[in-house]
Amino acid sequence: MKKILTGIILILAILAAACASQPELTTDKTIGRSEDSGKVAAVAIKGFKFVPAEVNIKVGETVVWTNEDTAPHTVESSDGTLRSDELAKGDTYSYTFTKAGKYDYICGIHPSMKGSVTVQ
Ligand SMILES: [Cu+2]
Repeated sequence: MKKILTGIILILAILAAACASQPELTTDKTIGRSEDSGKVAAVAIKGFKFVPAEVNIKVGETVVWTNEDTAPHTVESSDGTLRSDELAKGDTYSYTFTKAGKYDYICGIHPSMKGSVTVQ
């Protein structure tokens, strides 16, 4: 009889410990939250290329170009929408597109460098 009682107490103790140590459910809803406004697309300028050369974004989104070359580069579209200063290594140029369309651009220093941003 004493063994049974000891067994019951032991089981109760284990259950109590299990309840106490049960981790709180963490519902972190801030992770993975995506809002459409303010999105940023990154374009690297490296090896005398725009990477990626073609970018597809939505109206209101921003493209940030970062020059990773030691050579200077610019970002210039023929319609004048994009017109960066000369970007030294590590410099960035960003533009927020407010109108839909396709924006072809080049590097003004190396016109064979070409890229485009399509805004929907
Ligand atoms: Cu260039």
